[in-house]
Amino acid sequence: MSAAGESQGSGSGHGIFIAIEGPEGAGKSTQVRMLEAWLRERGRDPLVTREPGGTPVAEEVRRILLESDALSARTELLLMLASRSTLVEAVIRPALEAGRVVVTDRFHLSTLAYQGYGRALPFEDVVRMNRFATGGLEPDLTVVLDVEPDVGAARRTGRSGGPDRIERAGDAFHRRVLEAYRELAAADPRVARLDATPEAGEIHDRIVALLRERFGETFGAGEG
Ligand code: T5A
Repeated sequence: MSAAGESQGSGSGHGIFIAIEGPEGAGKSTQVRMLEAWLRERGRDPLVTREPGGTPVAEEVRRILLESDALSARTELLLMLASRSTLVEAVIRPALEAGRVVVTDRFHLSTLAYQGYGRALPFEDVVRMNRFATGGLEPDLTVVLDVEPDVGAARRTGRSGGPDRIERAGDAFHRRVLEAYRELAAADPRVARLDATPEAGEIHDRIVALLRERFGETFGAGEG
């Protein structure tokens, strides 16, 4: 891995930090897997993780978050941030400092969309608390996969196990989450929104094109 090439990320040590975001069933995990394979084929050693989760402690927090029925919105926020702070400290920062590409399935935009807009917690408090949890770390590029809630829900039918606590939050909640992603993407040039309805291979090609556009020197702007 070329240290010089990896130095184009901003504010995150020497690596490049990419988050894949979006509502339920948008295809995030699918795109994270495809991006990881694409990076490995090019000789990179990406650090791939997910939220909530990604460390033993954070995976325990994830289980509570998704399985427990008795959580208030504020408790949910604090647990999401507890998971994030341990993941950032133990996994993401060290990987970025080692010059690696980090790809995460969800990061802070999920908190702004789900807890800030979805749960309607005071937005500036959510922003401030998230910043405290991350020490100010933000992805160099966030890709929001945009899909209507009914399409996302249909994609998840047939999956083993029923819907988790947050998936059961209701249509109005999931509509607010989608609108939040759209507003947040429009407000931040480091966030790119992609239509998530084409087939997965086409979306992957668009993500690769975005990487080349933003980090051309690292990912080979002219490469096929
Ligand atoms: N949360 C998380 C918060 O509230 N606040 C936070 O701060 C954070 C970090 C996490 C939950 O926590 C919440 C959000 C979530 O509710 P999760 O299980 O990680 O829970 O939930 P999701 O991230 O939504 O995971 P899903 O598996 O539901 O959705 P994905 O990852 O978006 O979708 P994926 O890739 O698993 O694909 C779903 C199905 O669609 C197919 C796949 O093959 C699969 O069958 N598919 C496509 N079908 C057609 N066209 C495409 N382009 C497709 N791409 C994938």
